[in-house]
Amino acid sequence: MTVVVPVGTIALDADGALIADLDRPDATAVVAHGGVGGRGNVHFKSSRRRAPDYSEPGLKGEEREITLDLKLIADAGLVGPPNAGKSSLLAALTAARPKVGDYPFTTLDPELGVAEAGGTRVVLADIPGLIEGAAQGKGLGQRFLRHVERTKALVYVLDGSASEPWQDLETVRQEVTQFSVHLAERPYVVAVNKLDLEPARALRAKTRKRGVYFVSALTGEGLPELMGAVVKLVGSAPAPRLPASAVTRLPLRRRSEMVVEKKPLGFVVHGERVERLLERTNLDSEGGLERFQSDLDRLGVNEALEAAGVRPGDTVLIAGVEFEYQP
Ligand SMILES: Nc1nc2c(ncn2[C@@H]2O[C@H](COP(=O)(O)OP(=O)(O)OP(=O)(O)O)[C@@H](O)[C@H]2O)c(=O)[nH]1
Ligand SMILES: [Mg+2]
Repeated sequence: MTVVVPVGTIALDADGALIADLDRPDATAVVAHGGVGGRGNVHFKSSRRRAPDYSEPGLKGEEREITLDLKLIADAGLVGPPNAGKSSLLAALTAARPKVGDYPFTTLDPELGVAEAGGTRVVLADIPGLIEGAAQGKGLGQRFLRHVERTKALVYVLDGSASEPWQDLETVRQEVTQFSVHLAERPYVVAVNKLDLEPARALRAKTRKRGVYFVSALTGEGLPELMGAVVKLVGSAPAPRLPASAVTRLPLRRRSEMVVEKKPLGFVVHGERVERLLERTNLDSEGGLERFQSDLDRLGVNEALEAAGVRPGDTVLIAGVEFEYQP
């Protein structure tokens, strides 16, 4: 069975280990092995039986619980404290129309937009704001950072009219680091927003920092310079990949040992091989039971039963099916 998922989906096993990273169109991954098909009746043709009515049913496929998680694929992520103007910037730079509000946590869901600068298209991701303690779940927490986990670059957006913009940058950077050191190491630029307001202009007058762009999402001032820098960063940065060590190979089913237990109701045979043998044997067909018997012999089941003290006529249970023991 094939499940079609959006590009950017990752598959995790029950322990949270990464099984597959479907980060491009046409990427495929086997997350659970299907059952082996049974052999058709031609396999049982003999001089005596020219058209045998015996065939094997296929095996059941592997059952596995997996989590599919969608991580947006953007070139650059807008990260910053609430109310800094991240959504306003996305709206000013792209055709996206995210919700903008003069209160924290206006953005509840990440949103993407495509910006054009100098003939280059850059996909920007806008995520909810981060506050101090986000790593401990404060505010909306830092879980939305996973949506910018594989961007090539980050744009830290600050409110230039806030009392301590540089402190805000520190706080946000710390939260990003706690989420992922890899993400914190990603190339970035800083966008100090709300340049139309006096405090931001005053801040610009006394700031001499590289990689810091003063902008106004409201008036558009400084936006071309900011986008020029983002395009450059995205163009030169390598595509980030999830750490390879996190990728686990799909383990094949283990074959467990066979065990015979003597119980009041009879002899119970446990063991994957014998259970699977039963699963793929069509007992109702001509010769089915006969074949099953000789397969049991081959697997050493009869021997194990004898060792456990089975007598002809005793009840034997295999995978919930009752048999009468006949050597
Ligand atoms: N004066 C001025 N106000 C701005 C500017 N950019 C955004 N704002 C205002 O700042 C407030 C917050 O803007 P948003 O874009 O919602 O901020 P955000 O960072 O997305 O906020 P959250 O989604 O809550 O984290 C809104 O009232 C905007 O109108 C700007 O350049 N100048
Ligand atoms: Mg927002």
